[in-house]
Amino acid sequence: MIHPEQVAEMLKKSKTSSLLIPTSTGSVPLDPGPTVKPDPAEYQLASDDGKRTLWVVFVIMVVASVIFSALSWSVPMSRRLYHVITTFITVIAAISYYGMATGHGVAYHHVQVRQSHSHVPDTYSDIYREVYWARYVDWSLTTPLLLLDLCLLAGIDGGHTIIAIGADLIMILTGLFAAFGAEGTPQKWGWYAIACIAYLVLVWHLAVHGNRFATAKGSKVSKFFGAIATFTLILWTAYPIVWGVADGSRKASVDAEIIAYAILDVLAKPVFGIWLLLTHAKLPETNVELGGYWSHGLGSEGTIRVGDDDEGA
Ligand code: RET
Repeated sequence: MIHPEQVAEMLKKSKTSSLLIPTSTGSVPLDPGPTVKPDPAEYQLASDDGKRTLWVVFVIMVVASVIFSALSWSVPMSRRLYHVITTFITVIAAISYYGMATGHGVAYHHVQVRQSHSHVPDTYSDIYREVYWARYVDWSLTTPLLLLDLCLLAGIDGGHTIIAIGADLIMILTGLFAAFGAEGTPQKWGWYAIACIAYLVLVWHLAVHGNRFATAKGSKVSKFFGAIATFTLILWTAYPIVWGVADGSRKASVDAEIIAYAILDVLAKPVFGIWLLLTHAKLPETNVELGGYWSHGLGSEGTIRVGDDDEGA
């Protein structure tokens, strides 16, 4: 496969451009009329600053995962649900950042931008921009887990929790389609609009039902849920804004995009996680008591007794 950078190199080396229009083939020198040379292909790639940022966030996610695991050892297995969920969030983020920092999980999105001229036909210039699709894989796994943390905290019922998580998955998937969507047609921004509608469904469930259920758990839980859910909603709302100026309209450079998402990801995962786990430790009302298989495995009550098979036969 030819890498877009190789194509750029080849174009730079070629002395004559076959892209000059219009052209003349006759032997008598004729006035070729106005010519226009399309802009050379543009490559929007991460520089060393961007790559360094990816490595820094990878390290932060690893350290956060170690801290969250260590915190989980300080409580019995029956009260480790938040710890397990929150640790998986940072572990998945660490894996995704490792992929992006080492050059995996990135693809080139090719866009043709049309330029109109007054006396000659339109020309097109090519833009190749790096799209870090590993982010979307990360988000499709970690945002449902972040939502699960919040739903458990508020004590939201299973039905509304599943609707919020379903809307979240639609948002991430259609956001990925938007990132690779074609321009000049409604496709790209259509996907973006669907993702935004899904986001509003998610926000509605978290804000309205979350508040109702958290209030029923008492003033301390309600206050804490109000604070951490507001923090989450403000942060999450910044993601589609960054997307709009980065992947969406390409006004922000790839480095600026990496740095903006890095700040948001650190706040949305390690900072959110430590806040949740430390406050949860002081608020017994937020406990999700899990006995049985979760804490004790298939013990004497859960194991198949001799003769069970015979009964079914
Ligand atoms: C996209 C683009 C399409 C429109 C919308 C988006 C929202 C993304 C969100 C992502 C949250 C990510 C988090 C990551 C944590 O590390 C897909 C950017 C609405 C809300 C919290």
